[in-house]
Amino acid sequence: MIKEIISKIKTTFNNNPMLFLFIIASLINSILLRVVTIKNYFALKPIFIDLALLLLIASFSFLIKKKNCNRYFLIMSIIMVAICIINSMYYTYYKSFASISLLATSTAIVDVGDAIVENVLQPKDFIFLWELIVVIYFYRHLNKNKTKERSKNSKNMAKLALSALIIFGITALFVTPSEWSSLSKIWRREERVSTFGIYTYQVSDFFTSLQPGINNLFGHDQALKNTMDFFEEKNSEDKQTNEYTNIFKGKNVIVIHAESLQSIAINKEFDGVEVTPNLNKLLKEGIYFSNFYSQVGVGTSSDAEFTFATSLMPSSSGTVFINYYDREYDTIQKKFKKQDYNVYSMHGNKGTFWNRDIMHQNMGYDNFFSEESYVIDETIGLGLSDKSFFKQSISKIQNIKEEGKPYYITLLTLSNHTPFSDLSLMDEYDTGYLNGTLIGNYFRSVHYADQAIGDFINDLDKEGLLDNTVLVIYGDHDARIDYQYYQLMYNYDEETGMILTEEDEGYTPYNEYDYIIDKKVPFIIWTKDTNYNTEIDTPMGMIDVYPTLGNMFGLDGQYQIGNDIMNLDDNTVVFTDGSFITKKIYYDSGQKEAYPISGEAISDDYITKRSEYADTIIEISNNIITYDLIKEMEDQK
Ligand code: GP9
Ligand code: MN
Repeated sequence: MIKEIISKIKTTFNNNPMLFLFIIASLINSILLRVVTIKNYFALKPIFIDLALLLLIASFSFLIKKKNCNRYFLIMSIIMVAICIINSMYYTYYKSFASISLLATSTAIVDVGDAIVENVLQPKDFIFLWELIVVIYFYRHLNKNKTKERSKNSKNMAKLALSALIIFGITALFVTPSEWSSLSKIWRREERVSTFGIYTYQVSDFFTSLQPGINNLFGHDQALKNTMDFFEEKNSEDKQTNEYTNIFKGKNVIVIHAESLQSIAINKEFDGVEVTPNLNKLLKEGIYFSNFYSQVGVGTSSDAEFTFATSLMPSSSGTVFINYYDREYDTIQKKFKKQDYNVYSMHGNKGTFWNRDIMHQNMGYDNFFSEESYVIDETIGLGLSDKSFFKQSISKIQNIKEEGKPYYITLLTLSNHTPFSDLSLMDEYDTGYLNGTLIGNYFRSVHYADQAIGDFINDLDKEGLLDNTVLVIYGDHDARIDYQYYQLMYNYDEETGMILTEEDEGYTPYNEYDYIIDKKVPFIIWTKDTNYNTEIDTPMGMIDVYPTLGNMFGLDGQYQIGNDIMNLDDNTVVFTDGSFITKKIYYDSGQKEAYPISGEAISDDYITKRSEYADTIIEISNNIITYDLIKEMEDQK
């Protein structure tokens, strides 16, 4: 019996070598892809589901004329390899998987091209090419020798398709309801890959990416109802006041959106020299939110701006600044405008970058001073250096002040952008054994960014621009430095020149979850005249900024998903893939794993409730963004 099966397989292989090669090589690559990304080595479900999909794809070959059949498998192999390479690279940069819905966003990624080449393209991305080498070899060999090619045969096709169906059906029995639901939740990308495999993910992504368009036709009414119900419940309680209510009402605001400023640099020193002496002083004197996370998706900088301004989660398909720039949003800028402020933004990069010139107008800025408004006399990385940018911004702020109204100004910095390799204009900064490494360069670059902010504050002070003014500083997102560099930082043994491992004495425990928790960014509120000396360590997300500042400045937002952090003892900070962090745990939605933070025991119910909340707020944000619901809800008032 076994002999029979083996000989049958052998004959089928001899008749269809390309078919076999395609299936086996593509399957091995899909496993490799998971190994180099989410490190899920032994999962069987994705193997079987990918196998079923590959069999289905292979079955179509029986519809093709025999002379074109090998070419079909060659083309399919190229597509499969491309999927693996793109996703492998994409994962390095975004810790997520690529999506068709994000194609428009990739134009912005092209603009940070250097960062991609230096940081993202890694040797692991090339391992998938072996499939092409083997397939091309066979393709040429088979064509040359005119070996038997199997004929067009609908019976064979049916057989293959049926086996695909059976494999899929049996595996489907083991897929849990939550895993099924991830198929329709576009943001749960990691979970989909770890359950269904990369190829099936990519196919399902195609359909979920079409969904907003289809939903636009069908799902609108339900989305509107859910969203209205959500806010009705959220806004039903009386607005809570606290000791911060209206403390800054009427004061000027200067917001510094600090590129890639991550909290690992805060209060850190090398050989007695602080990385961020200026920021350390500000956070000591001001109100410092020390457990603050940015909640960006693929829109990185622009998502940070969006969530800061609107208290909504970023879009799960595409990027608001690029794909949904024409919707109406309730923004902090508009609320200041309503209080008769002048509202401006400034940035040393091109105005078109991230579609800012259009989106800043939409958000309510009166004017956006971008590259064209500055003399590009000194460049670092992507453009004008932070020091020159801040220097030149002083006179602009003076002019705005002279208009006689209170003002709200956002300044977006640029120099501290990955890959942190354009250091020639930055002072030497000795990071010891980290010198010259990516993370060492990062600290040197942050040291520069900190100096630029320090100089800026001195200049503001000299010009009297700190009087009656509140300074707000936030890191826009983490520095996107790989895990291995953190191991280097925490576990380098100077004597041996090696990185300690768990088995070694003196090893500082540090795992992938500690790494995620380390991605927090600073958020600081500071004024010249009052010493607040306050640290708030409640977990906080970018989504909570608008309600928190809103309370301090007396703004009334109606469509905020976040909360005034001053009213909370604990919080659920949701990330764009549905993972979340509280005082007690970090929950990874992809791995379905809770990582303890406080050490307290937690129940399944604790996780389920918060996980549902995470999905709800992502969904409500997506509803608002996709269907332009703010406008509608305002009209209905
Ligand atoms: C460029 C800057 C960088 O103007 O905001 O964007 P990022 O690559 O961080 O999203
Ligand atoms: Mn950024």
